[in-house]
Amino acid sequence: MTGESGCGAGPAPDPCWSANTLPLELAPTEPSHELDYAEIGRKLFAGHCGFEWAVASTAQLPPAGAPEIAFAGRSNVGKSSLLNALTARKALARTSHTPGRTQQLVFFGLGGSGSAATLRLVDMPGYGHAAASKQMIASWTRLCREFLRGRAPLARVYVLVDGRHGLKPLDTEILDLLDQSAVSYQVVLTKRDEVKAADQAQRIESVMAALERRSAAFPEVIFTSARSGEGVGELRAAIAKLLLERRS
Ligand SMILES: Nc1nc2c(ncn2[C@@H]2O[C@H](COP(=O)(O)OP(=O)(O)OP(=O)(O)O)[C@@H](O)[C@H]2O)c(=O)[nH]1
Ligand SMILES: [Mg+2]
Repeated sequence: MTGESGCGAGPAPDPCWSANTLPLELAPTEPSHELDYAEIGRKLFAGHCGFEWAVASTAQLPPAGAPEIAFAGRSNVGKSSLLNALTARKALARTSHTPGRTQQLVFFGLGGSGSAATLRLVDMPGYGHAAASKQMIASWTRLCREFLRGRAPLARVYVLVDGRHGLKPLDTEILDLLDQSAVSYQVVLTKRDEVKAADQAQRIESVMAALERRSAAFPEVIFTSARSGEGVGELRAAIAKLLLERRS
């Protein structure tokens, strides 16, 4: 999947996704309307979005509430930037040229604050960056592992992989953890603006091939750029679909 279009096309809606199972603000105006996930996703991310919590240990996690999606990946891969692009906010999540900017699990509420949120977005610390002390790396790794393994509202992890390089050993480590923990995840390639158009399809194909035998992997890869906005609408649509499937 590389384009922005086509997310709304598809079979007739499943009867359990009737208008009354959709969040009110996202429901299509006509009940017989085919679900247009691109449009639902656009509306979902155009709504309220605000910072809720930042935690440095799993003992401080907020109580379970709305479904959560987490953005994981190597340090500097573009997690915080993609979160800002999804929500069309310039500085909701802090970004930096220096790896290790995000040092806690940072929760954002979408669609309302606190218990009124439709969805929570979780920005995770990056793994594997060389400049931090061993002690810091160990504490972030423990935080991420405990969160990914044991968080009940966690609906899916979006594992960001640098689209310029494809999967590297550090990436496959996190995929292994998610497969072992049976946590549903989808790979999202980043920095598409820096990859030649001619190479993009091949990069997606090689990642898809590597995911084939992975039990918890969602079998589609989205290629995004926080800088150009390519693929961001497609990711919003995928998240909207996930949310609606979970609610039905
Ligand atoms: N060209 C390009 N650069 C990007 C893109 N997304 C992020 N970057 C750059 O990559 C660097 C890291 O971005 P962040 O969003 O802070 O990355 P992160 O994964 O949150 O990093 P940590 O919090 O350190 O783990 C910054 O210099 C961004 O400007 C993109 O789509 N295209
Ligand atoms: Mg970050």
